[in-house]
Amino acid sequence: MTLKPSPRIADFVDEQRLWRRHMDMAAIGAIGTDGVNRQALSREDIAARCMLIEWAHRRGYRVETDSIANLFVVRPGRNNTLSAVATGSHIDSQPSGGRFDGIYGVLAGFEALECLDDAGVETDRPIAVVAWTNEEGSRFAPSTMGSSVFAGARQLDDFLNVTDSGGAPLHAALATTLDSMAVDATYTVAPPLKAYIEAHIEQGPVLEARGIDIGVVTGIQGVRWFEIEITGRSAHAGTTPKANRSDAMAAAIDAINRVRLAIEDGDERTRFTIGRMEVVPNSPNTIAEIVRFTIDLRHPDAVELETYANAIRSICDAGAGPCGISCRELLSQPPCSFPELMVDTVESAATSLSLSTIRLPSGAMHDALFLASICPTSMIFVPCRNGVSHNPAEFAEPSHLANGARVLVETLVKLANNEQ
Ligand code: HGY
Ligand code: MN
Ligand code: MN
Repeated sequence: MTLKPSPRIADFVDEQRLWRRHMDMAAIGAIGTDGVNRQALSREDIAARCMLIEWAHRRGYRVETDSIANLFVVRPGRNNTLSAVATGSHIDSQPSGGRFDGIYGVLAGFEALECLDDAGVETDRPIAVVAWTNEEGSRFAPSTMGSSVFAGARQLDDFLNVTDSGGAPLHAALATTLDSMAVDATYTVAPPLKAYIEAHIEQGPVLEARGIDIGVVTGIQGVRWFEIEITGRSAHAGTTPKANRSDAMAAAIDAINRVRLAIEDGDERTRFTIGRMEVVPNSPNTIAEIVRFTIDLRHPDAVELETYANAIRSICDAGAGPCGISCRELLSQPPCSFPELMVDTVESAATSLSLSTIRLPSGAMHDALFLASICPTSMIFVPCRNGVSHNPAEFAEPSHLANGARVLVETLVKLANNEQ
């Protein structure tokens, strides 16, 4: 008689269910055929949160929130006085985002909980799936607000009066969001956590190009956000003589050129982006009064990142001719390396499932960057088509998403049972 091997927990991951949940979420804030616009604390974000809460209640999970509306779905453990193991990512998207960035980590976590139920597996510790508030920062800057407040790196008060481009304050959007969520209790998931694991699409080309199933993430590069404001004087474009012009746009172009010269020094690792520019009054025949733009600066080396950040500050300190210039730092987070033990745990979970792996650092920022400062953390990457992200064309294969969820559930069980 041949004995059938007993099924592994990961065998209970349901690829179709996971895909369906992605498509259900993608319908909320859908743009065009494939894109998503589900910005933080918007109507769409709230609708997506409510859908997740409904799914969670159907499974009998606890649903909690905190002061910044991080959303926790908790599957109890055998001993709920033990600190939880957490997983998750974000529900919010870029204004012209895709169907997988962020939401995959939340849905892979939820799939892991359902998979444990279906497999009839209990864990010692509770497992929490978290949707961190405002990871993207495209509506309310800066990004990673929810995870940075949870980790104690920032205070909620720092953010309450931030406004979106229409002037709506964060505190109002936050209050609406908190009022809309049917939560069971508040604040039982709080630091310390036993560990945090985040699943995410790679958002880069490495895994697909090499035909690798799983990226075992070793750390995240550092990031700085600046907002530069240049103030001139609005005046008639045709009649104002050169000597009388305080042209904020001319000064902005000049400042940007100086910053680019200082930063674009041939180091391929340096990532420098001006992604947003606002012009007041924004009229073709009026000299610009105000030009406000952002700088997103990234580097894997903390010292080099600091050097570039100092260069930006010095350029602003040098002034902008007849115009005023100010530089506000919105976000400053050094690079992080994930603990070897956590990286090993993810890697061995993937290997035990016969999935191919590669170790790689993350070029994108994630909530895991802040979680890493308060608990052992790592990440699981799955391939995405052509490495495209922050774009409606973003795509990940259902089977790749399921592979990541399999690695995630095996890793969560080990952590929640103290088996590593
Ligand atoms: O900015 C980032 O890297 C992330 O996608 N929010
Ligand atoms: Mn993301
Ligand atoms: Mn993103």
